[in-house]
Amino acid sequence: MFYFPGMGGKKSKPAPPPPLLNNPWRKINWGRDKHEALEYVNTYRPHNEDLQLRILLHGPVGAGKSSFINSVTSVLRQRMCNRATVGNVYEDCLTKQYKTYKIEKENGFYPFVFNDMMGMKYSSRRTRKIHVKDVKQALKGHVRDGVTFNPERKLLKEDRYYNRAPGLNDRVHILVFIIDANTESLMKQEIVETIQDIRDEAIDLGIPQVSIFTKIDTVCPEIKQDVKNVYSSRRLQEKMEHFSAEVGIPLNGIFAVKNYHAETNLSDDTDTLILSVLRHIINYAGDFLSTREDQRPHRQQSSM
Ligand SMILES: Nc1nc2c(ncn2[C@@H]2O[C@H](COP(=O)(O)OP(=O)(O)O)[C@@H](O)[C@H]2O)c(=O)[nH]1
Ligand SMILES: [Mg+2]
Repeated sequence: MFYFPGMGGKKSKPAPPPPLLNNPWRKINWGRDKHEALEYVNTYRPHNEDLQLRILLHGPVGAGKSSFINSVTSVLRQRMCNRATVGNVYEDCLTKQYKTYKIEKENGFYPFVFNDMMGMKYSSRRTRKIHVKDVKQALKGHVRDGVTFNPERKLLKEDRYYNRAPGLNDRVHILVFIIDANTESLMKQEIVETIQDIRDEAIDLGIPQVSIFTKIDTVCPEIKQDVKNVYSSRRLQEKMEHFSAEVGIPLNGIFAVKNYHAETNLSDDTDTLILSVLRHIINYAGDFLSTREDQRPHRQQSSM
């Protein structure tokens, strides 16, 4: 007598669902979207020429903030660029200084800049609170370039890096949470609380927020093999939905990218994802900026 598992008294486990959905849950036109987004980014101008969009990237050490800045620079310059220092996973942190990154274009610079702030590695509840206060100051434009944040003490008004009278260009126009898609501890309570606290402040200030999942190539072999599987992967979809439910950012404000981190050549599909999120960022930040354009871009000079 042969014994077939599942036919006897014992029930066999149902087969796990296949790793890829039949239809992606978000549509990307891999041929066309890159060119449309590139055109949008290259031609975007704020209404007032003196204005620029400030994009603040926030996320844990090693999430891929510097790599994202390098990836955007590489896509726009159409060659591999490594200006923002990328950390080694074994190093503690490299991005200690608050620094503005501009990207050169033919006759000048793109009208948007990046800053990054690391967080979520706190020795105590107190240091977490200090960090959240520093981020709030940055959102309002009070933080000058070059400051090294002190985890034990928030930036004070007396500090030389404290900008007492920020202009519209000093303020943050969009807040981007950078999340390593493969972090198992993604939803540690302190991370959720930090994001929620920072989001509350951004909401009060009217600043839009989005989130970017990086390192999607490490989530499943299907994406590593072909980045076009990004929005067909069940595992990544689950992670993004879970994150959305935990922190309250709607799913349509959460994007996925693979950064250029090891490769030497650009690829159209990787470019497409990077440009698609950049386009949304510029769009949301630009909307926010235009609602504030009644304010002057720079500190008003005394007319005396
Ligand atoms: N596999 C993979 N590795 C990445 C990706 N983005 C960044 N990394 C790596 O993650 C590490 C930390 O990146 P980094 O940009 O320095 O993170 P930061 O601390 O947030 O600025 C580096 O070793 C990068 O090469 C990605 O999309 N895929
Ligand atoms: Mg960095």
